[in-house]
Amino acid sequence: MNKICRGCGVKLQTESKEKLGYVKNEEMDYCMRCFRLIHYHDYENAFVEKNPKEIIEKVNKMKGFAFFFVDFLNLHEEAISFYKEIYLPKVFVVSKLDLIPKELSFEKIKTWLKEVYHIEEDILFVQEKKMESLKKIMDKIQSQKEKNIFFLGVTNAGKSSILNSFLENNDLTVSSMPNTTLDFLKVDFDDFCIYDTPGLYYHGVSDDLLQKSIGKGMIHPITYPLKPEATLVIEHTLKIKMNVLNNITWYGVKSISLEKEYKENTFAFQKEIPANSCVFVKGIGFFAIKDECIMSFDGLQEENISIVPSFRR
Ligand SMILES: Nc1nc2c(ncn2[C@@H]2O[C@H](COP(=O)(O)OP(=O)(O)OP(=O)(O)O)[C@@H](O)[C@H]2O)c(=O)[nH]1
Ligand SMILES: [Mg+2]
Repeated sequence: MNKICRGCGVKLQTESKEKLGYVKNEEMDYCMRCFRLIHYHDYENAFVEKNPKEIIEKVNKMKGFAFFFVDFLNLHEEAISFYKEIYLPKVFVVSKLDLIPKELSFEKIKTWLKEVYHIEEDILFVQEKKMESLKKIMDKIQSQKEKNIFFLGVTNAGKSSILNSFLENNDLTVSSMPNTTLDFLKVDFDDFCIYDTPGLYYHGVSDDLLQKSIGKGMIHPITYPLKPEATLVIEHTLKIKMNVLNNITWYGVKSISLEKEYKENTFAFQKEIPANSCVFVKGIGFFAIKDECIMSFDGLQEENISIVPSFRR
């Protein structure tokens, strides 16, 4: 059988229900995994980790123009390092702009991306189903000469959702599970084609917490003066503490709970935090920290944290 799934790009097959790409018969256009994700939101056993290196290598061998999507909660070093590894002409796209709090202007975020991460290419801000966003993308496609357009970026950034916004029937499978799209999937337009691609996966915090954070309304910054004896607990699992009285602002979605605790806790690791830093908890949100301090963490791994100069200087 020589056909790929219209939802995720995986090669279709009729031999084994247990393997990816299964369809009951050759007329079907969507694999069983996509069917279950779309109709039942059934994520059980659907996660398939893709190797970001393989995706980057594959696209770097192709010719075309890349839109690189990173959603606002994932503007951490690991996401940016993926971007830097793409050698095609490209633009950086901050997606899910509906999540961005009003106090942070796009100009401020742009300046921050240029100064902190040295992004030299154009930076766009987009949101699914928004005419202005689609126009920005279309204008960019038309202002350059490549016919192969690639939608690349971190997993869950909304690549397939944006591409669906150009289509009539929401053909591509979208979900809050990482690596929903499994392979390169070409969508033809009149004068060019856009490839949806598998998201670049990084090891973030627990999947449960990630599910709670994805697509759940605007981010509401909350500022605390945090005393050294207090522990800040996120969603009953992630714990942080600082060695000095400090002003700390949490940027995360509202559905994630935040509580202060005043009991003795043990912590897994510590980090030195320079004054005016952002501490990203990858995929979940970030803290803006005012004064220099030592921060203790528990309930997550060191690789889940990324420390960069703050937006708010
Ligand atoms: N708030 C908000 N959520 C969005 C937006 N676009 C997509 N989402 C949500 O983000 C999640 C991931 O969307 P996808 O389009 O599947 O993301 P993707 O980049 O294709 O993900 P992979 O295929 O896994 O790499 C879904 O729950 C979407 O509903 C947006 O503009 N705003
Ligand atoms: Mg996708």
